[in-house]
Amino acid sequence: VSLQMMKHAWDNYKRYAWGLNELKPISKQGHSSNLFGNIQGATIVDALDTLYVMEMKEEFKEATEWVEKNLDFNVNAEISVFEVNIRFVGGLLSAYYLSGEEVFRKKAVELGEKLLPAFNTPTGIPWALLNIKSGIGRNWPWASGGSSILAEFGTLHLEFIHLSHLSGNPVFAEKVMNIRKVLNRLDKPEGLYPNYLNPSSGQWGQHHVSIGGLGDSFYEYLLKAWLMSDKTDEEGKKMYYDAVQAIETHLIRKSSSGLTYIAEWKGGLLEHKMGHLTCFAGGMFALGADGAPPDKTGHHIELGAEIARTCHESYDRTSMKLGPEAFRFDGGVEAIATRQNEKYYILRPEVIETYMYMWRLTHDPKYRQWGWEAVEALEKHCRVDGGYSGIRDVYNNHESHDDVQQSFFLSETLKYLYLLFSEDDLLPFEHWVFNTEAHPLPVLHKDDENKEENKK
Ligand code: DMJ
Repeated sequence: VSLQMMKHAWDNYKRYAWGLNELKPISKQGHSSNLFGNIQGATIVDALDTLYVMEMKEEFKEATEWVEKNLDFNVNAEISVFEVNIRFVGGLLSAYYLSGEEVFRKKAVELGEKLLPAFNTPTGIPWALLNIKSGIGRNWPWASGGSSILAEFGTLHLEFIHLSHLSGNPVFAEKVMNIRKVLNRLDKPEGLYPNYLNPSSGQWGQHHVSIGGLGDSFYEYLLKAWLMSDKTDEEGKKMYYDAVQAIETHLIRKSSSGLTYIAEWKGGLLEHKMGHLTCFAGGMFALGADGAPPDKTGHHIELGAEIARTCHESYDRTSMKLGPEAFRFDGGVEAIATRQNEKYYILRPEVIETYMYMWRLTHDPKYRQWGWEAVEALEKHCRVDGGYSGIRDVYNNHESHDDVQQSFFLSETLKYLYLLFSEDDLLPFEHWVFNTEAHPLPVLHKDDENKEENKK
């Protein structure tokens, strides 16, 4: 089924928005988000590996040809370093590792080089925004006193390690290792990482802590850096398990009816709200269970299972059976959005992602059932003639479509659904880690290093 869904999403993108960043499935035209500046083709690059894994050979071929002929980084454009890294660099790297086509390696390294000026700050903590022609960077005007964002500068590690690996140029790895160094020098309030860090002063901005938006994938990349290093990156490992300890103590709570959730922390006060984005953490806790101290392994799996259940409830308690952008545990509600501007669903993957990890790690059939419920809801409410669209209010009985088919729907939501219903030996966890846009990157095995050494 996810293959049919991918075909519908892809065919319509191709028909109405080919070469542009994303598709507007209702108005049947292209959609350009300013996150990518003038770089074009976000949906193509994000979808490459999904097409490959689903064995959509014709489509993979036409996408490859587009990349060869049209993907161009010599543009005068201000881009989001994070978004371009996770979608474009990540997408190209995976396409390279899966297909072995040299063009993807070349383009990934070329783009990586374009991103390097973002690190020209007094601390080496990169800017959020970068003009890739002039090399001038800056931060989001809304981010606490000129700060960079934890989930942005903390989500470069996996891709940059691979860029050094593939190019032979150590500069990429050096840049991301320096980010860790800066973080390890700083005092952390209650052992937690605030979402804002000033790249000039090297000091934290506002003490807001979140495992959802602005924080999320920083934690994910600590764990995955360790896994991707074939469990040799002890620093990444320690940072991850220490952070989870602090998160458990200060952010994880249980509602009165027994639903476990992850709250947000604002200068010591809890906001009892959980974002859809935060739901990825169920999968993360379960994936990290194996590396936890032996007496904690079961506990981390259990934590993953509880987060999965809570996030499933957030879907189940809506009319459309699709989850809201954020849900609350206060004012007498549990796992329900109370503010109008938090009731939308934009085809996000995190809940299905967690089902996929929980399924692989426990084989409890309920995760496939829950995934199936999501498929039915997507088909009923998000599928339109011209592709798939987000929904403005999942508690309403009538769809109001937002008219955007997000590129991560093809790279993540549909890939995780496909994997949820596939055998475990398709992209097995021993050999692959998924970047935060669901692009698989190979584990750099110790033995391979020795083999390389022996070759020389
Ligand atoms: C994606 O770009 C990535 O999953 C990112 O980590 C968070 N936001 C979207 C999906 O919701």
